[in-house]
Amino acid sequence: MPPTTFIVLPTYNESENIVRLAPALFDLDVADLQVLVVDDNSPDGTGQIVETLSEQADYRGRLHLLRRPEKQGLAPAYIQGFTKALSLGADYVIQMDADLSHQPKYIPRLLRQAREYDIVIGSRYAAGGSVDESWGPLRKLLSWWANRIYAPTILRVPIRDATGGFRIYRRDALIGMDMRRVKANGYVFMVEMIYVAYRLGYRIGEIPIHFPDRQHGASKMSSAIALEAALRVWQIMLRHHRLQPADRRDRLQAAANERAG
Ligand SMILES: Nc1nc2c(ncn2[C@@H]2O[C@H](COP(=O)(O)OP(=O)(O)OP(=O)(O)O)[C@@H](O)[C@H]2O)c(=O)[nH]1
Ligand SMILES: [Mg+2]
Repeated sequence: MPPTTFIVLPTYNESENIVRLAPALFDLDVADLQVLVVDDNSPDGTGQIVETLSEQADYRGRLHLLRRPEKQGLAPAYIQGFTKALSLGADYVIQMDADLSHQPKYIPRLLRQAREYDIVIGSRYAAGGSVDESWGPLRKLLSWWANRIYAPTILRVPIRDATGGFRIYRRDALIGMDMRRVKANGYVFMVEMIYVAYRLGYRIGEIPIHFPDRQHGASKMSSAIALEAALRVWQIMLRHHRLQPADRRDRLQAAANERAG
């Protein structure tokens, strides 16, 4: 049997994007691909659109919707989505934005690399990666500095795009990381996940991606949110710097807990 790959897509007002992204994902040549949308009751009806699509013959049994009652942030949406994907039997879990900045064409490469690594990041700052041409010099510099200098210096990680949110995790790594350890609520969630994985000794790879800006819908990001995330990198370092590979969560223990409810 081929491995099962789950793509987890958090959405908040992504109706224009999801109708483009869903068909593009199912057009990929990837065996047993499942898509799980985690929608926070988007006022623009994203959840309703996904539900309607999931009843169509092309998507039935492959497109799933997790509805949350209100906008509760990206991190809890991902954690709930990852947990659900694991419980539905995912061998690989892909984390991806639904705004088309993360392009489906990279997914086969992420999957190929995941044979050698526990986690692979679609990286804007690996050699060959790039960001949207429209970014001004200051925005480019800030993002580059945050990812290539600031975060790796504080955390001492050899990762070029620790804030990048386009990733694949192997099942065992996601279980071993134990998402109950991850406390971040906002965008620094990406950094916390990768830091926990690194401290636990998981093999982390990066493949270069081009990152175009969203063409439809509105960003939920602001400079205040980015600044808060930057400061919280220190908190994450203090929270997890003592973790080591022996602290990986045991797979059998995890399964036993799940059975016990
Ligand atoms: N379920 C859920 N999804 C969210 C929430 N906030 C953001 N998202 C989704 O997370 C993804 C990334 O959000 P964006 O607003 O694009 O943020 P970003 O990609 O960091 O910022 P941009 O560079 O402006 O695109 C998108 O698919 C959003 O719809 C939330 O509170 N709940
Ligand atoms: Mg985006």
